[in-house]
Parts: sequence; C-alpha cells; structure tokens
Amino acid sequence: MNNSPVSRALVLGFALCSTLFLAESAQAHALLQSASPSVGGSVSSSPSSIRLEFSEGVEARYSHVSVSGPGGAVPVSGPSNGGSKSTLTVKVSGKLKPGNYHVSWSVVSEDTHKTQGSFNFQVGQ
Ligand SMILES: [Cu+2]
Repeated sequence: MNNSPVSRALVLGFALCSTLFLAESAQAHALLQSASPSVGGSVSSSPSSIRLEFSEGVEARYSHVSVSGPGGAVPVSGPSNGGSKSTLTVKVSGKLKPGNYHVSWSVVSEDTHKTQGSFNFQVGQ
C-alpha cells in the first residue's frame, strides 16, 4: 500500500478534477438541434438563407457561420438571431449552383461557453 502524502494529494486532485468535469458537462451548451437546409439533406433550389437552431440562446455578435461550396467560399451576411435567441440565420448572397455545401459554425452561448461544429447539405440532385 502506498499511502504517502503525495499519492493522497494525487487522488484528491483526481477526485476534484472529476467533480469539476462532471459539473461542467452537466451544464447546458449550445448544440445544433436542427438546420434549414437540414443537416445532410438536400434542397431542390438555392436557399436564400441558412438557419441554425441551437439547444439554447446564442450571442449572434460573437458567433460565426461560414459556408463553402463547389465554387469556394460562399458570401453570406450575418449571422443574426432570427425569431428566437436560439436561432442564427445567415443570408446567402446570390444563387447557389447545384453541388455539396459545407456549413461551419462557432457560437458563444448565453452562458458564455463556446461550441463549434459543421454540417453539409446539397443543392440540386
Ligand atoms: Cu455551456
């Protein structure tokens, strides 16, 4: 049995970290709930905007949404909170030609936590 002060300190440190980690993961973070166009889905024609719905309120001014497609980066304006604090919308400038598009988002939720992710959607068949 190793019962030295050092090993006890290590055990205490580990227990403290575990507790903090559990407390942290129990808190709500803004996760993507749904999107329009839908995650992994396809739309028949170019969308005029892209809407992301999160699990909690997000700060539009500290959040970023970027879109890229067959022609490279897609010019978008926003994001802004559309309708509710948990929704972010970007307006698409111009028309998206058929192909695969990639949406990357990073948001700061109302509890100041940062989360990020990405998804794809398709325009055309
Ligand atoms: Cu959080």
